[in-house]
Amino acid sequence: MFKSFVLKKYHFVMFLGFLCVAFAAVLFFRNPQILSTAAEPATASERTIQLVTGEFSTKLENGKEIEAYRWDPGTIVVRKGENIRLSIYGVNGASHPFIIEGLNIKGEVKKGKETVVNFKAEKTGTYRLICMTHTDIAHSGPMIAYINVID
Ligand SMILES: [Cu+2]
Repeated sequence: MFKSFVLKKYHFVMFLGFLCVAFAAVLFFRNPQILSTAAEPATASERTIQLVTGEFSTKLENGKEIEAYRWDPGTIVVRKGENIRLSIYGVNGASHPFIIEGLNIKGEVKKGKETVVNFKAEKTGTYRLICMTHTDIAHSGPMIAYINVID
């Protein structure tokens, strides 16, 4: 009697395990990308990377409010020679005039508007996307994103 109960419980657990594996397999084979976290292949003629402008804000114990504007995500990785279409959507902050160091790019992101910048980096390294308004802590920054160009 006891032995048959253990057997049934074991079978039930095995059945649940089988269901999990079967479910994962269905997800994987129906759409292989769903489990992939890798970036899109560099062979695509142009790759779009999307950023938004964000804001951190909080109140100190003395009641003073502090804030920092951010590019989000703050770090992106691209390949050398890859055609990149950088789309930046302005969410927080009225205006963010910016430069991208080393790529000779200037622009401005405004609230509620999308700013698109196309570039191709020919050298590996880290390029900074710098907001010229929110440059440091004293100016509600630093609002800097890092573009890592790899081989
Ligand atoms: Cu800014």
